[in-house]
Amino acid sequence: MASSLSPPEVPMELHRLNRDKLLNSLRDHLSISSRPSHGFVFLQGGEERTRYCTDHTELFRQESYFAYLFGVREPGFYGALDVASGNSILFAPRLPAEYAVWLGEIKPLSYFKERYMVSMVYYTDEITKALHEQYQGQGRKPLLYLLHGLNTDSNNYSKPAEFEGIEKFETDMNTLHPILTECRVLKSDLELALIQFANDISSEAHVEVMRNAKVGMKEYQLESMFLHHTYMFGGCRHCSYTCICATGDNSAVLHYGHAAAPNDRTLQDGDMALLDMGAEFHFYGSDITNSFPVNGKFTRDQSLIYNAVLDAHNAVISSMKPGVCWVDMHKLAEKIILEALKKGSLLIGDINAMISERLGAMFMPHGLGHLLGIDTHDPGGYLKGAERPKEPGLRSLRTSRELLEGMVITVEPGCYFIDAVLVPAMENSKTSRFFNHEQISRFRGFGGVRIESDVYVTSRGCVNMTKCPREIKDIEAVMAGAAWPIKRTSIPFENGESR
Ligand SMILES: [Mn+2]
Repeated sequence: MASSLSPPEVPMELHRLNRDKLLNSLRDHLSISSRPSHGFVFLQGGEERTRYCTDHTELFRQESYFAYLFGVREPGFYGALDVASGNSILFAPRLPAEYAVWLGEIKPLSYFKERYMVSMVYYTDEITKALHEQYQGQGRKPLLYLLHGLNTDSNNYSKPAEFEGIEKFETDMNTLHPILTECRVLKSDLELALIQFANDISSEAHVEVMRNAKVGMKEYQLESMFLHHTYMFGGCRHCSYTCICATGDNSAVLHYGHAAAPNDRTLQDGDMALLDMGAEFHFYGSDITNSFPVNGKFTRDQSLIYNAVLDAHNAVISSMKPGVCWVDMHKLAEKIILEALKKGSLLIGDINAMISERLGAMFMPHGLGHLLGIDTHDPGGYLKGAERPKEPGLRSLRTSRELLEGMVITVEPGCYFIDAVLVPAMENSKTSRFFNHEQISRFRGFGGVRIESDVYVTSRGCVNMTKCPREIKDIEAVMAGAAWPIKRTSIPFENGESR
């Protein structure tokens, strides 16, 4: 195993630009609503956790909004932005001197000021004093804009900052969340460069796994090769999500790889593999799925399903540009898959009739794709007040928005043979007539195919940031040993255009 890639430098400028973007947008909002431009954006960073009642420390990963604004990798921090002056202030935990025995040298405040390019650093026990000193507003109590709002993917709320002395401040819980979330939706060139690197190293790792997958291996050995490659050559200590390494009929289990299904099946001759794995680099992630036959040669049936999904994937990417509605892209993918299944004699009848019965959702029960960034399911998919579609398939979409220049969104159509979905649909009097029951039964146990790329929306179209072989002939060639060089792409690039 070798790699042509190495981890890039991470400019802390990236987070300074994120802070500037938020401040500009917040000031605009305050001025439009005739509110005074003072107070502090105030966030609490993530805290380290231990395993249940023990002292085993779990590996810390920074909270995503805090990571966006400050890039701080250590736990236990707070951060503030002074809306009036634009100053950025970090608050570091005051660690007892004896911790040096376990943690190494206790860093002075000046270290954090320099490393994170902020205006000031204090200890967390100085929050009230420092912010009262900095405050330029009129009121007796300085105003804190706290982060409180719904994550529309998890249905969980972000936790507003808490600290001793917060009663000495006015707090605003409603203003910050939608504004900061919208900042995260549109990526800067420096953010794109990190997402691109996460894509480059993950694409290379996927190719490495494809080449080395063999009948008789365990699924977790595929996961292991991916983790090794992205960490060894990309310095990626975290993945964006738990690896899904599904083979055979497991590939129809959308979130396979969880604790109760730990990627532990043995690869069989004739299986398709569906590998959904993505590394994270300096908080920014990738989310990539490849599907391929474990023995390196597609059968006719495998080609039929694979090409249906690939055609959908390619048609969506060809249509993507600012202004395009994501729900329409989902429907486009469904239609192409249904047409291919009809052509392959699995379905019978009129495509439009199938569409009005939502038959596409029987084969692709998940959404076409989601925003990607510091979180795999990056926030901002549904603007405040936006309603989730209600129809099967469409209601699984993590966004219903129109595309905007600067979004990064995954394109991940799939086609699966899931008994729990297909058996009732074949028995249902409204949908039964569309199925060629004999042909469909041949595909029981086939599992599924998904192809997933991370796509950046430019001013006139889009760029696919994922660099895996997609055409059947390319996959077969790579698995037989052909070269598939992945060159690091130089970004920032001009005008977000050609690369
Ligand atoms: Mn995804």
